[in-house]
Amino acid sequence: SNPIKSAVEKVVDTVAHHGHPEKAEIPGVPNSEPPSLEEPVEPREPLAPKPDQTGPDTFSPTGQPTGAPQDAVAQGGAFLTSAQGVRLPDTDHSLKAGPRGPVLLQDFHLREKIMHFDHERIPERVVHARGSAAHGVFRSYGTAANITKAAFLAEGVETPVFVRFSTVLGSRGSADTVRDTRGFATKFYTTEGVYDLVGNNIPVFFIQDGIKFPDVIHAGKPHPDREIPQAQSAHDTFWDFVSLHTEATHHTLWNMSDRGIPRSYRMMEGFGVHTFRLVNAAGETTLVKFHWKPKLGVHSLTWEEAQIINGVDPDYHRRDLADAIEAGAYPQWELGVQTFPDTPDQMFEGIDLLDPTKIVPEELAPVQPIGLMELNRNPSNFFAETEQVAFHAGHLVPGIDVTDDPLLAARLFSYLDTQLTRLGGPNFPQIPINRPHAPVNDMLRDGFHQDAVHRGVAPYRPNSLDGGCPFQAGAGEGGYVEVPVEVAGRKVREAPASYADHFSQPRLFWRSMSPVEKEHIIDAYTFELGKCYEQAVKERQLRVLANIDPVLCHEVAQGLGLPAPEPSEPLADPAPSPALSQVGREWPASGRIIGIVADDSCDLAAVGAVREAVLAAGMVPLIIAPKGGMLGTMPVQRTFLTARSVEFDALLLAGAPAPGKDAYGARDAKAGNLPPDGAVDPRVVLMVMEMYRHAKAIGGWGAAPRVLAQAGVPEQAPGVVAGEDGEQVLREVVLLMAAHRVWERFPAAA
Ligand code: HDE
Repeated sequence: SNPIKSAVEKVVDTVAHHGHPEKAEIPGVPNSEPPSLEEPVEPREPLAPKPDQTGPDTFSPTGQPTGAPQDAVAQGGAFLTSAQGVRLPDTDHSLKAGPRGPVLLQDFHLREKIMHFDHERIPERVVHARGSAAHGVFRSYGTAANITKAAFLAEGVETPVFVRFSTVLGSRGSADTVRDTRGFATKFYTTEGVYDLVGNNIPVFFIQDGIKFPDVIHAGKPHPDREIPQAQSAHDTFWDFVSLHTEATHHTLWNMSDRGIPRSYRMMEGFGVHTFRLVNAAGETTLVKFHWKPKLGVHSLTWEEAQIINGVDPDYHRRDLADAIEAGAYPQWELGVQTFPDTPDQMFEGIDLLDPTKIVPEELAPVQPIGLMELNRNPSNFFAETEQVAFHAGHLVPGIDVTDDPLLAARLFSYLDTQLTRLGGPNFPQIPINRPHAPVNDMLRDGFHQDAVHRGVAPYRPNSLDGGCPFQAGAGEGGYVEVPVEVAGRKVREAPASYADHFSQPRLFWRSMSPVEKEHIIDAYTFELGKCYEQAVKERQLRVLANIDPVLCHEVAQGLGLPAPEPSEPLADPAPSPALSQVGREWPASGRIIGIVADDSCDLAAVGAVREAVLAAGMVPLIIAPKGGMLGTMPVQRTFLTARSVEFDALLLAGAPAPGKDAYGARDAKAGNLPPDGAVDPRVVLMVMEMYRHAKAIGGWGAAPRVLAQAGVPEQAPGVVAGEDGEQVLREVVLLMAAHRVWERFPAAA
């Protein structure tokens, strides 16, 4: 059966009998009657379309009958066609007057092909341009059902989601592992319409009022004259701004901590940042802050790893997310809320809930889990889905309302506005990835890229010609009704007094860090300010650091070769929040990557057994060998040329070369660059040195001691396991990985 033919027959048939295909039924309402004199008081069907109004909506954008899975096979047909569906005989040669003659203007295929190509790019996002996304599902525990009437938060409800992770500053093609904040934006396709939770991996923001957003972004983006540096904050304009604008101190400190360089999107927390207002069926309200907690724990790269990765694999985070999902290692996050009474002053334990530069420590308000999200499907087309998805802080559903946080207010304007330029007009909600999974019955009409063929003649209210439809839904019919909060006040351009506290919470964060995390923060400030040219900028930022902590200020000043200033205000004495530290807990090692260095002089049966054991433990074994192809029966996934230490969470040095043989193919090194006798391939030596310096577990058997010695790694060092039995070595390495790193190897921890 020919689907196109039968679809056409269906249309002809429908039109002949009913006047219009797919006519919407409104249950319990009599079919159209002539319009009444009075405005209708209950919904009725619109007037039936005239027999000549059949509508063109029978075929999809790729020319398939609607309902066919056409978009999945946009290139599934046998023959090349033009955009108009005309079959084409040749797409390799322009139409010319003779083989050496001029190209003819009448070549409609050439013109269409080049015209479309010329317009393939759309503007990248003004911030968060670099991102990567996945589909998944959110399963609600129902534990929030007493504080919100949102249908998707009722017990057991499953809601499809699409999540986009991003960096903030870099362009679309920039590297993934830069020091930056990460976006964590979730679109819930709920039965009550789309809800977007557009968050970050850092719970505070640089500014307390959205009107400052262009300022902070202009300062962070590359310099306007030469457009450098790309995707980073280590430059004069950024530090110039944040050293003058001290409300940025808290967010900046998080950026300088390990949170600024996540190991993986799968290992980041997410935060809604603002305080939101939930409302239940009884109309009672609760203030909340949203948290996403990754099941794999919160882990970071070291700065040196991050920098090497930016060269070796700039798509590191993108690849990691897609690979994990493809392998079936679906990342999961628990959604949780901190809840606060909706008091008139909107303060909690002295913390202003409307100030987005403040957190509420989890020790004061525990995060209560309300559901689990799992990402289980990669997008099939990056542009159609990841690039065209449009999030909006104002995509809300009944049961979730906003507060008067002045940062949120600007966002409620910005996210709609920005899509007009980026997606070319006001109809972006009709792009497939943005379409709600709930019926849409708006009165918005026309505009660029209008995909819908709206029926009816009366997209206005009140009307009688379309039976009074659409009717307005009150709270009882699932309508979104704003919480009727009292508002009053003088018009002023001012901030509340509590917003003047810029240092107590940075100090809280600093005090909550372990020694090694503090050391990383000191290194990060020293690096970033060391990249600035203007002396005044460095000195001014040291004054800011003095108000966080004297040790931090002193250490950074030393690294810069500058005197450490005294604090300009009394230092607060906040209790540390242990929940903020990433060190000291254990996490599943599943999905982690273990490199296994081997060559054909190794006991390949033993290597194979270890490889199987890695797989059985839910981790990814990658065989690294001198050259590609097979090593015995095992495929070689990396060669000494293509591998770099930063890819691996742990390294195993396999095997025992036969006496008189060099370990790991040093004998294969190119003539003229031959290492001394008994040498280990220098690329393996570098790998081991880096694994050691980055505090990652190293295991080995057989020849391992010789390799370790050449890399200058003491066999007794923490996190180094040298034994005789590969599988036993692996077991010990996996235990080490549960802590993410061998923390005691960092100097600060000694
Ligand atoms: Fe955004 N932000 N933002 N932002 N934001 C955008 O919207 C904006 C803020 C966040 O993957 C833009 O569609 C203003 C806080 C994420 O598509 C734009 C202010 C938080 C993403 C915009 C903020 C975020 C964006 C650019 C200050 C964490 C990426 C493209 C008032 C809670 C979403 C776009 C994606 C993107 C404006 C502050 C998170 C221009 C004006 C705070 C995750 O509309």
